[in-house]
Amino acid sequence: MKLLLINPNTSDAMTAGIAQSAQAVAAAGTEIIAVHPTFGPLSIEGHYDEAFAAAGVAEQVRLAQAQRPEGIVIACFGDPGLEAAREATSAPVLGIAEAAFHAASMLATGFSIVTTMTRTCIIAERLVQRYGFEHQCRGVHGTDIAVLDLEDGGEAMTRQIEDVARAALSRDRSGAIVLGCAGMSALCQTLTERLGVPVIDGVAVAVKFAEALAALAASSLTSSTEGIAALPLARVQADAALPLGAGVNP
Ligand code: 5HY
Repeated sequence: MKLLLINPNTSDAMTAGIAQSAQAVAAAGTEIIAVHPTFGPLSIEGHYDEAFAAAGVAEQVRLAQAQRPEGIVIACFGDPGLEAAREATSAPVLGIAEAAFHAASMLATGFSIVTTMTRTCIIAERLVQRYGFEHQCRGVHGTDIAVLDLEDGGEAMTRQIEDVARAALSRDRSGAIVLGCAGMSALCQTLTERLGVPVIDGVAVAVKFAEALAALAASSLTSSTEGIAALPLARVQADAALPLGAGVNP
């Protein structure tokens, strides 16, 4: 299958790292097309950043249409632009947060989220509510590690995340940890070994879920085009000629 992997921030290094994590779990027949928007923030650490990121996701979904991806993964823990992307394509679109919550709820009776800056905890908390996981998510914890610092974090940073996760497991009485940033993807194996519980990386989970849904699509299970997931109105398509990008990082 052809999988479009969108890093909604504009960091080339982070896009490459996310693509590497996706490739490590992808099936032999899965082609990963890793992209990021032509405009927007280098990292997404709040609602203002997410506003640009959502538009960037919509841009990349439209630009990739000619390649007809059979699955799309939005690789940012805020799942920016997820609903818009679902309106614009019949391919399954997965956000790494939503995918991680589903996987965690299948692996443990309760899970805790460990994310980057504490200021972004509210974003994860609202996603937990929006996706209906209030009963399974026992807590959201910030490490106050900036997103871009994850790129070359080293042992001290890994240990900082491990310590927050260990405290969360104890305080929340959780059985699993969800990594609250696509940039933590490369740490999943190490943290799993050190913590002794399932540590869920939304990038890996979303890739495998997308493969499963694409395989099922062959048996006619496709995304719905009814209700709010209806394809954009003709006028929106007409707007598609609007100039995109050429913005500057805020
Ligand atoms: C992410 N930001 O996964 C989120 C994580 C966060 O640039 N990629 C980002 O802190 O919300």
